[in-house]
Amino acid sequence: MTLHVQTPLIESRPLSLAAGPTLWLKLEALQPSGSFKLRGVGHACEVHHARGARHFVSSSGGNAGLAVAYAGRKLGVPVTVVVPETTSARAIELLKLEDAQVVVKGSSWQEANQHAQGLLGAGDAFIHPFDDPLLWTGHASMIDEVAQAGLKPDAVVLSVGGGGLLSGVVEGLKRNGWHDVPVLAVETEGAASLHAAITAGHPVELPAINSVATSLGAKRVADQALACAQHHPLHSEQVSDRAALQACERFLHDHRILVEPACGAALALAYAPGRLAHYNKVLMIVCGGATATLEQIHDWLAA
Ligand code: PLV
Repeated sequence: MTLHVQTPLIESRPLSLAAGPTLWLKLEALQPSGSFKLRGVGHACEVHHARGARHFVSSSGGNAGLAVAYAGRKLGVPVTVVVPETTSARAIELLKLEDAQVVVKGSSWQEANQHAQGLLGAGDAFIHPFDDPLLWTGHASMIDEVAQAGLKPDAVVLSVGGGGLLSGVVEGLKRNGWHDVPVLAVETEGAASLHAAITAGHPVELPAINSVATSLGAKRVADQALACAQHHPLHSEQVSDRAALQACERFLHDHRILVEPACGAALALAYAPGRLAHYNKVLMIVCGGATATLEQIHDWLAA
């Protein structure tokens, strides 16, 4: 038994018509915590639980924190999530629904994370939102499911925040022998830390995050994310916040599933005419995200 569920893989007629190639959707938005994060976080929590951890600590006010809270409740392990003051009321509400103890501290993730490190005692396990090999191994299972379904895509589209999803998907592609399948790694323009790292040749810290896709807002990507870009075929792509938000709206209309702008960024590549024209069969990782309400998406679009 795993904490995550096997998700549907469906052909999308509306996205195929918009993009040109046939689009296959891996519906990670349907994980019980609302995003793909449960694959890696669930795996990490199970490993730490088996090693005797008695308390999980997370520093994510986003989908990683929600996945830790869900995993802890299922495993009977108490969870503390330290979140920065910028965390939305909706995210805090969802964390509390999962019985997590929520501590609001600091003006950014960096500060919340520092406070979380200080809380760690003996028997506690810290669960990082993206930079941990246990997470990547868990995320890789989504590619195993695609291979088991008998679909070999000629490209994979996904969003990049800190690069945990990217690292896991590349691990999954490699362990299925798909070394030749390129990844289209999408960021919003104001959160393009992978693009900056590729350009510089080493991970760099962005001075600030300037995007509504706060779940993509890691100022610096994990070293492993850059290593993926250097050792696996990868194209770095950027979309505007507006395109990401409009993709959320269109996807809700087309598939009746509400996702965050973090996921809308990847979807925007399919909705933009011509950007996937080189390919025939594209796998879209619909990573999901539970922390943006429809009202919030409309407010951002109106701003
Ligand atoms: N969100 C992280 C960290 O971001 C978090 O703390 O929840 N799509 C969604 C819906 C996400 O929540 C995230 C990450 C991503 C995509 C990007 O995944 P990553 O960070 O593994 O590249 C800073």
